Amino acid sequence: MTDFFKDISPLAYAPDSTDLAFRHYNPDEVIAGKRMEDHLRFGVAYWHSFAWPGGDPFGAETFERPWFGDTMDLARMKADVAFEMFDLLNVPFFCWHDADIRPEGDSFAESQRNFEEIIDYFGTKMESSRTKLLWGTANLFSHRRFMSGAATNPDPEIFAWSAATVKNCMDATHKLNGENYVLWGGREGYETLLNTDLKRERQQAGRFLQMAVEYKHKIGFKGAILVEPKPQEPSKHQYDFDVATVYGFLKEFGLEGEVQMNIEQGHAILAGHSFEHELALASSLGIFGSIDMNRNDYQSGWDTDQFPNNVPEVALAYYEVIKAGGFTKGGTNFDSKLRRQSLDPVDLIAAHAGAMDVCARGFKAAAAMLEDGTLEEMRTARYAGWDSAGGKALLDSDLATIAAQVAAGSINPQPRSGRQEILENIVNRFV
Ligand code: XLS
Ligand code: NI
Ligand code: NI
Repeated sequence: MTDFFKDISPLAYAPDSTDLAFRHYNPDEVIAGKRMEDHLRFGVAYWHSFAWPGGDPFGAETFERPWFGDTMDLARMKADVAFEMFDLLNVPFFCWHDADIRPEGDSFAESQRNFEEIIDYFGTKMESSRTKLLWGTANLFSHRRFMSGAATNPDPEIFAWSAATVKNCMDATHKLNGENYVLWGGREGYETLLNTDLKRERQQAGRFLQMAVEYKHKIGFKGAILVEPKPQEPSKHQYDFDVATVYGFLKEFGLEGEVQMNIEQGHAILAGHSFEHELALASSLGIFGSIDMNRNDYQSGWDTDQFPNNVPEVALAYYEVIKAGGFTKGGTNFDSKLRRQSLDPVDLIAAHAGAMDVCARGFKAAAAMLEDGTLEEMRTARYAGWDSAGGKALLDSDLATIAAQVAAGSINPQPRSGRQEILENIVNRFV
């Protein structure tokens, strides 16, 4: 045991508590035939909670954690603290990048040794912990070698280094029985087209993703391969812009049956969409996988990765998740970080507990809206014309036949209300 969380006890479900507790998240409560924990599948992101030092473009580290530093002993201490937090919160999952969990070595081989040692350390800790791996991923964007991209780098040696890194991260994810493997292309994009061969870079990225899928099958990894779209930051333009763009990319490289989406709230906002738009689109394309839950500041224009704190927004997101059939291998990963002034261990616990409560409230509201059924009934009624014989025949017809019908006067459309305010009032009854 470390003493990092020394004054904090495991959090319980205590709806009336004014102390550190869950007021809405009750893992065992059954909603729509399933325990809340099994619906929501919460995960903690190692990078924000244990690796991020609290810097911003104008200031460096604020957090000064006792495990910061580049030794294996400190990496093990970091793991000890992480698993202590997983226990306090009773979270079923966590997620990591290789660079979050191990010190960088002087060579690829040394980094790999460090990484494998920590993966084994995780393996031992997971034997006595209930927290499992939601997904692993490779950090192919922080080190300076990746400044011009990973798979899309103009230098083939960086492609090779990245491929070797992804192989090792997939092996480790497989070893720890991870449920998914994620690829987020942070620097798979460009700063200026003046020095960029866009066509070539997209081909490289497509082949790289094919290689990851081939390797998954080779090692018998049963988890899902997930791509996480984001339009920009750190690159000025990123190729995996949003769900629609990634779907086109998957089609181009024959991967649409192999790869699903990890959709992040803040990235949807940066792309000019709502979170629920991205979720609904992925679901309609059959590529919905998992979510990175956070909240983006609507004024700042960058990825602020705040913990979610907006129940109506979260409710509309989970409404789409439930309609998509809920999570199978995916889950709710808190890709959320503290504000840099939130220095204390209690801030870390309260942030997650609050976010879990917000998600629980949102999820319950979404499930209740679906159960009530009015929203779906009104939506179905809006499209009823398409279920009529005439409506069905239309899509099998052709322009000339349709034109003849319209000219004959048998078609005379009457505008009808879209009822947006009434629908919003209905949502407001549940949130
Ligand atoms: C950054 C991304 C990143 C991925 C994992 O914006 O959200 O944290 O989730 O590489
Ligand atoms: Ni993000
Ligand atoms: Ni993310």
